[in-house]
Amino acid sequence: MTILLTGLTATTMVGGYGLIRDAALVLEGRRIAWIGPLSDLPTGFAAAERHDLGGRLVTPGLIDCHSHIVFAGHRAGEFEMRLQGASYEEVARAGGGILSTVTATRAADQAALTAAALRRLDRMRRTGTTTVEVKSGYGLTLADEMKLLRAARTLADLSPVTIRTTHLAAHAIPPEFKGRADDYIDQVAIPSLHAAHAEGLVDAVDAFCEGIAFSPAQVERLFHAAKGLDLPVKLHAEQLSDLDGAALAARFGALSADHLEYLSPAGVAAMAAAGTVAVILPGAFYTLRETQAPPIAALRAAGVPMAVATDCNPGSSPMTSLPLAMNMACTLFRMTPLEALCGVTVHAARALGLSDRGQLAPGLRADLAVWEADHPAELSYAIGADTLHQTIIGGRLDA
Ligand code: DI6
Ligand code: FE
Repeated sequence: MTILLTGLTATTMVGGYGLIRDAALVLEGRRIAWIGPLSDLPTGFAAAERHDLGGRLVTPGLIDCHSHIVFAGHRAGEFEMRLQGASYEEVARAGGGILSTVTATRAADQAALTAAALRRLDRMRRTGTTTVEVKSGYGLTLADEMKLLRAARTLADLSPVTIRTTHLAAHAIPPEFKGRADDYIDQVAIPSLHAAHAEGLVDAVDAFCEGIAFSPAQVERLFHAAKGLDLPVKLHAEQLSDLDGAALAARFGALSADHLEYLSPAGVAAMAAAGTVAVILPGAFYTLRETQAPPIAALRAAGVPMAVATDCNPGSSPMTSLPLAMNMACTLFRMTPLEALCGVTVHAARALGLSDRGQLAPGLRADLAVWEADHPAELSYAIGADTLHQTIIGGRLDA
């Protein structure tokens, strides 16, 4: 099936925005076959089924490279506690926080978790997202982590959005392992990684390296297990304090280090040398009323690719919209609108190890977002404006 799209401004993301006014796009099956000015369209494609997009703006489908959408319940009560002055760490130490979501998630069955995650995924798609990374991390037993990863994989049968799954059993220390984080790594995190990998449920391995979670030495043991299975790693690093997590991730050739508010100059240099993507998560910064911004200027100067993601989760970032994350990245962190769009397309693809998407070019997946906009900077400039017209996923106009 060949489809010819006309009446559009293409934002190819090749060499910057790579704008092409009066563009044509030819889709063959799931791939882009040709893109360029309509006036240059090869005559062989002129007979294809033609759709006029009314002069709208087309970008690559957006890629959310960091989310935790498989969970039960919500944490609006904790939100109110924090508004009255309690910190995220205080709530966590009092047994709330991540662990309250763990209790609710353990009690939910796989079908209920899938249904709840699907509602979040549909909201993501309505703001232009066509690929989503989904982490486990609210089960924290072998069986419950498997349940979350199976629920995440099932989403791919129910939605055209591409799902990439990340094992995040090392997200928090459950009550039954209180004070025994090393035992948790040995008895749950590593065994659940082996079991989930054997079932084909794992695309990457992540951990939360933080005072309230796992130490660098514990993360390192998990990463050795990941490398033994030939799985790429990523890390929640330097979100609340500097434990040199990003440098640890870089030593393991990590795809990404994420959050990074407390990243040091040495961490920036280590990421640059390893080619590790910095995943910027302004939703968590905003929700936690954090005051220390990630070192954007230093990352930029060092040439570290920066991605932007929602971190969609019930505690620190109950947000599904990537355009809103882009707006926050610009306004809160002074990223440029071009950097923000690179962050949800070409650099987000790299943070997931995906080389078949994130730009508009022949041979790449035909994942597109069509916007009621004239210029791509409008996507960052608008605040929660929902300017999406439609998505086209894997060449399907009805997706
Ligand atoms: N950092 C975060 O911001 C989320 N996880 C993490 O490691 C928060 C998850 C939660 O509060 O439920
Ligand atoms: Fe996260």
